[in-house]
Amino acid sequence: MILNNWKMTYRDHSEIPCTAPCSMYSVLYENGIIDDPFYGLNEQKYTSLSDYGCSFTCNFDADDAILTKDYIELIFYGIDTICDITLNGKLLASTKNMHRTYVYDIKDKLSKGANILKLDFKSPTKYFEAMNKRHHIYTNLDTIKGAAHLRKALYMSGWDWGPMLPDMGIFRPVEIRAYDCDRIDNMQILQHHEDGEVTLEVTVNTRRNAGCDTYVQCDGKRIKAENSKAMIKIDNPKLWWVRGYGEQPLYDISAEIEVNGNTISHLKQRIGLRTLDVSIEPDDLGSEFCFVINGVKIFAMGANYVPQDNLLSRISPERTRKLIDAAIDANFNCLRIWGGQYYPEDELYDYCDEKGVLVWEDFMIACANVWLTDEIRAELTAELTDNIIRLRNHPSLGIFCGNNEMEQGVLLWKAVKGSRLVENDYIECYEHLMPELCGKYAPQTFYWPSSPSSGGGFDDPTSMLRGDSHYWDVWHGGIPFTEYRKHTFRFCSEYGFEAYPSIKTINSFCAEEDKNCFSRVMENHQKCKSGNAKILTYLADTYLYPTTFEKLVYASQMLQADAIKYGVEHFRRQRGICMGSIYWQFNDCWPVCSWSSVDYYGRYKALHYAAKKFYSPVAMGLFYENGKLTVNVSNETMEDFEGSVCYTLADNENNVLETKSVDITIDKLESADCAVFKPKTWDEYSNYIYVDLFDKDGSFIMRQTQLFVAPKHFPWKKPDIKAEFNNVADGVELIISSDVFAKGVCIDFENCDCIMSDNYVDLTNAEPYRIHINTDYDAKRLEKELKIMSVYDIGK
Ligand code: BMA
Repeated sequence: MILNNWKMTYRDHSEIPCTAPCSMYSVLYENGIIDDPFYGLNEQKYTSLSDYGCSFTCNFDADDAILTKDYIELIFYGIDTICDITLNGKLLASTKNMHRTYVYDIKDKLSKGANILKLDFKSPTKYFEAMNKRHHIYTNLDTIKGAAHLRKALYMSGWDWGPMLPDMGIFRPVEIRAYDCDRIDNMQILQHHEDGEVTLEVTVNTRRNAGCDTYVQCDGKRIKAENSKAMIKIDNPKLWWVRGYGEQPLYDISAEIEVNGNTISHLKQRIGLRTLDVSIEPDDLGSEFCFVINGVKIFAMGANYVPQDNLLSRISPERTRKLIDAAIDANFNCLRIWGGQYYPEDELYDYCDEKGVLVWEDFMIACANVWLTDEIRAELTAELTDNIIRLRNHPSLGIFCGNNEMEQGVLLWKAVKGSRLVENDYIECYEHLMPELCGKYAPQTFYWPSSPSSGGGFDDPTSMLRGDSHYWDVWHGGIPFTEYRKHTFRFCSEYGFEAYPSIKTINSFCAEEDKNCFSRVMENHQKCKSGNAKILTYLADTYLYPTTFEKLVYASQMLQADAIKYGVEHFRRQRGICMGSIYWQFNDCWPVCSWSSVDYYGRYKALHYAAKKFYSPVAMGLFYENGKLTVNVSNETMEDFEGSVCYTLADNENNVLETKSVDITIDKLESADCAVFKPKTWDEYSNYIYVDLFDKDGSFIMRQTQLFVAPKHFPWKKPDIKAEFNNVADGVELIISSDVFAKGVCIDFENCDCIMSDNYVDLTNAEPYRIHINTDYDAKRLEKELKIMSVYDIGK
């Protein structure tokens, strides 16, 4: 029985009916008591609402069907966070950790008929304040001081892309479960792969250890567990692969408790048969850092996932799947679940299993020291046990990582007031407690102490020659993004560049008169200190001064796409040395100017369309070095690639000055410089190069362009861009063409949102360019709503 119907009381607002999941902010907002906390400056006004507690009550009936069972449990899958739980007037428990699942035996506390469950939430901010007075621990400066004392998603208390709305409430189901005898709690499934054969070693853990008969079913076999363990050999095992390298066959596996021929409890999971590890083998440079799936070393491509909302009740399985679809659309094969949030919903991992998206799972600590008191140690132990067990059987799970940026953080922030040394707590937490729990509950999942790290022990965690790296000299350090190509990383798990979200997203929180990047409202939706100034500084190097706010938004997105593309092409060119690119950041938790490539409403920034190309399994990068243009093609597939690259030197009016084609072969899982072009003569201010990549059948794969000067100095001609819309079976086809060279042609629609097969395209010749629009809108409607912008427009 799921307890859905609650009543919330907050200060003088009493007994507001609500449906779980629900929280203080969501109930106040949905009942019109507060305005949209994301609009304008509302966030600032509403942070302090968390200075007061709130309560949720639920009246429910217990009938004989429940009361006659041997065991009755009350289960909380997610309560946020400091809460006294009272059942029928008696205190059942007090909680202090949103990352745990709480299970209570309530058989002797239930009454026949009416019962009342009350959750009294205490103010998190008051707790932060009190704890911060007791003991100051370092926390990232954008977050409320003291927040790291509580096992509550840190980002809720403010981040450099997130609002300060430290909510409280019920964010996952509350369930009453009644049963006889015993129930299955979880399974541990170890996989043994040998010479193409797979045997599963399944341990079935039951809640009561009652010693009933348990069976495991998989692949058409039903095997009785002996001492809780069953071995199942899979016939003709079909391997699960990360997307791009093979299929994602999933096997159902279930465990059952049988009593007198009846199944009294069962648990079903879906698994994939694979070996998945991270190789940290030493090599000539240092040591590699690379995911290995079924023995194949792969190049991880993706971005960092942050929570989808600050009001957690709004996150749904559909929304999660839609977001992951956007990741897949941009050819991601990996997502890093960054450590400053809460452990995401099961649906996220299920969908990653289905689609072959590799998951990097941080444990939930970011940019804050842990004060490892006995209480926090116990909380962490319980929380990690819950979550390791919950996540361990997902085929997509590639790594558990102790924290975000704390190994480097401790070196920077050193000891604090108080008796303990931060170093001791660090080592104890990430190099003893966590790996021991992982070893116990998920021995086949790779554990890494921190991101970034070179393996732990404060041994040069920011080294570029070992382990993973966070590279922020570009953006936070303010140096040009060309710097990306000067470094050799082994695996870049964070680097990023900000851009404003779509103007439609800005409209959702900003009135017309505030549309200026330095207005109070816009500054409140830019949480990175001096972020706006950074955008403008970088812009100055590249584009003309944007003459309207909307052009600034567009230019910032072009710049962000340019910057990250510039990095990724270099990382992929270094395949073998570098084996991963996880840019910061994939998504947003509210409408904001941030590093994301997909905004809060799911709208793609230019970067996301660029990612689709630079993360394409076969991708081409251009490297203009020493007066020559080198074409690099990387082939992240399991087959050799044969095709051709066609090079053209053209002028700003698209007159062809020189052209040449070269056949290429790129071995599977390799990246190679496959052609070098040196124009005979050229004018660096008005000429440019475009290179098209074709497969061996002559089908077009992608186009890249290369200017010789910054776009601000290129003599753009006013393009006459023609756009023709046609209804087709699965949406609308758009055919665009331009009479002159047009760069970054952005197609948008005033009142319609569409995801397109491509956008921000470079039109380099009069040939029509076809874009597929995945939409229910009709061609005519889209034509009416069409808005076009290109680099030409920025300074006009
Ligand atoms: C990294 C992340 C986040 C942060 C981002 C941008 O340090 O781990 O903490 O939001 O940079 O500053």
